[in-house]
Formats: sequence, structure tokens, C-alpha cells
Amino acid sequence: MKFANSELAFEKAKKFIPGGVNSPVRAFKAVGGNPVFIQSAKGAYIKDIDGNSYIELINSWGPMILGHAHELIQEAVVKALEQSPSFGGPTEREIQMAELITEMIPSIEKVRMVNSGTEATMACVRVARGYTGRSKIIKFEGCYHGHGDSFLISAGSGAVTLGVPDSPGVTQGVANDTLTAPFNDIEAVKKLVAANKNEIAALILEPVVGNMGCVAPKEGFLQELRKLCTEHKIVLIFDEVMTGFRLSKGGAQELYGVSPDMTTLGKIIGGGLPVGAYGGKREIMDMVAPAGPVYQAGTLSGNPLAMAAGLAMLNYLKGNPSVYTKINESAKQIVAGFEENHKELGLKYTINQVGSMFTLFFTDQPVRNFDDAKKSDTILFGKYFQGMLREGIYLAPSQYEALFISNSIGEQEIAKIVAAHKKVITTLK
Ligand code: HOZ
Repeated sequence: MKFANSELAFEKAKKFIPGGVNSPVRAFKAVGGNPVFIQSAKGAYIKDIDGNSYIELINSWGPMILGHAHELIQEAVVKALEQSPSFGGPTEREIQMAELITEMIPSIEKVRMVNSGTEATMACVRVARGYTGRSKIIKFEGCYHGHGDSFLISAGSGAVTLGVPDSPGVTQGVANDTLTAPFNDIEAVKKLVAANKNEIAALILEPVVGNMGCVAPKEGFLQELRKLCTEHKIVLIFDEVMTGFRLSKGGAQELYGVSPDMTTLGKIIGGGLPVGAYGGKREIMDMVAPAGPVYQAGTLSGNPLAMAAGLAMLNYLKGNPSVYTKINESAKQIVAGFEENHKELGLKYTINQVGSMFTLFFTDQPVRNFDDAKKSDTILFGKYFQGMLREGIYLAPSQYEALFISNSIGEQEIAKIVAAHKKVITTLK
């Protein structure tokens, strides 16, 4: 495999873009080597500018749930483009989108469209603070909610990958208002709540974590959080930017039967275009301007192209629940194949899987929180990543990310992924 064009592109990119990339995790810093620059993608495959083709397991970090360049999404975007890509004024598509979201996720009674998951989480916390009149929030170590100041304390994803979970540039004041607990540790959360009585506005979490690698909530954990938040009038926020419309048509909250007060969404609701949303109980959302006093705005919010793509995507998912059966089954088969390989080779690594998200952790210990995830051998992961890349499998370039299965992955791709895994893991032994 040759990477000459990507290498040249990276050298040039570094002259004009910090670190040569527009989002840190793309830089391959944690896995060595240079990033591959993408040319195009179709279905289950992505191609780089050197002409190498890979089976896609990142899928734009989730949204390409139907695979790349799906004709329904393409057609919807082209049609919307003909009517102009942006108005900065309201459209009927936004109403359709809001109606569809509230129908598919019943805990959301009103929803506001924004442009990214980061915007959604920042706005959500501001609204929760406005609603409760309190300042502090609780987040979990290793959860990542975008790059808003409040969330860059013990943050996962690119922040931990690059070794900056507590980013410089975040003021002490903001840090003081962000309390953290280990994921899956209800007693730790109870202690924080007791020590900060009537001061906590919101508790935010990824109900199934994707950003320290894939980590499932322990049985009853989400239910206990719900109970605690209700008792102490804390706004419970589920960050479903990655899990929304992926783990089920109603997201993780439908899968686990727990209703948050507010939810953040992104990715899938734009069908791959830049988009985010936050929503929740009517009385909380009516705090948002112009209905209420909490200010939040955006010229490109509810952008017509993003709405068209998102509507096409959500309508398809709503009408075709078999997508979920298929992507979950594909993930299960891949994980089973990996486990079989490990068994045959006498290896013991941990694999966490929830629906169509999974992570292979290079540790033999169970991974239930951030400290567990950090026990992984990241050097070994880097070698594994490079080996898989050369076998034509495009993985997330970090141990602390989940992989995402699309509906375009079929038996043939599953077999290739499992075979590549065996070949690469054998050389790592
Ligand atoms: N937050 C995304 C999933 N962990 C990663 C995207 C990025 O940082 O570029």
C-alpha cells in the first residue's frame, strides 16, 4: 500500500492548519504515521487520495448509518440545493424535522436545531442553569460532550487521545463548576449530590459511552441516576449525539427505558451534514429565546440542506426498523469473530459491544469506566491500527473511540474484517 499523496497532503496541511487537521483525533498522533486523506466513499468503502480502498468502520463517527453516499440522502440534498443552501429564515422542513424527532424520541417535547453536537451540549447546560438557577454540573470521567469549556474536564475522545483531558484555556471558575464522577459509580454521584445540595443544575452523560471506547451502563445505573435527579431537581441530560437513532430508533433512552429531561442529538439527524439539536421537556425548552430568557441562536441553525438530509435519513430509519436488526447482527458477528480469533491464539482482550457500536480494548480486564479504559495498552493498539489499515480496514485512530457499523456492511465485509483481525493480531503476539 502506498501513502505518498497523503504524506504530501499532510505536509502541506500542516503549514496552514494547526496540526494539519481540523479535528485533533484525525492526526493519527496516538497511532503513529500520517493520516490518510480521503477522496470519496460509497456504501461500506472509503477511498484515500492514493487510491487505497478500506472497509469503513468509522462512518463519520456514526452518522453514515446507511453507508456512504446513500441515494436517498444524496437526492434530498440535491433537491434542497436547487432551492438555495441557506436562508437564515424559518422553513417548513424544520417543523417536519422537529415533529419527527419528538415522535421518535417521546421525552423530547420541543427541540431546537443547532449546527453540531458541541453547540447542543453547551446550549443544554446553559438552559439547565437558567431553568434551575444553579451553576454546577456533574459529568462523568471519560465522557466527551464536545469542546465546550465545561466539558473539557476529564474528557474522553480526542482530548484523552492527545493527553489533554483537562484542557489549558479552561478557566478555574468553569472547572470549579464541573464536578466529575467515575462512570457506572452511583455511590460517587450520590456523594457529589449530597456535598453540593441545591447547587447542581444538570447531570450530563453519554448513556452508552462512545468516547472512552464503547462502555455500557451497568444494569440499573441509568434508572438510579434518573431517580436521584428527580429527587434533587437536577436536570438529567442524555448526550445522544452518537447513540441517538443508532442504538434504536429512539436512541439509548428507548433501549434502556429511561427518560431524561433533556437530550442532545447530532450526526445522524444531518445524514452526514453538520447538524446538532437539543430538546426535552416543554417547560424546560420554553426557557429558550425567544420563548424565554436563555439566549441561544445561529444563522445556519436548521440549515435547509442539513434538514433535507436528516429528514431523508430519519424517515428511512422510521420506516425500516430492520436496519437496526441488521447492523446489530453485523456487529455481533464481527465481535464473535474477533473473540474466536483471540481464543484460538490464546489471547485475552476485552471487547465491549452495544448494538452497532463496539470497541476492542487492549486489556484483559473488564472496561466499565475511564480508569479501566486507560489500562489498555495504547502502543499495542497503535500497531494493531496500522496493521488493520494496511489490510484495508479503516478503524478509528484511537483506543478511546467506538467503531460504528453501517447498513452497507455485508457478509463479505464481515469475513474480511475478521480475517484481517486474525492476521494482524497474530503478528502482535
Ligand atoms: N467526538 C467524535 C467521536 N468521538 C470524534 C470526532 C472528532 O473528534 O473528530
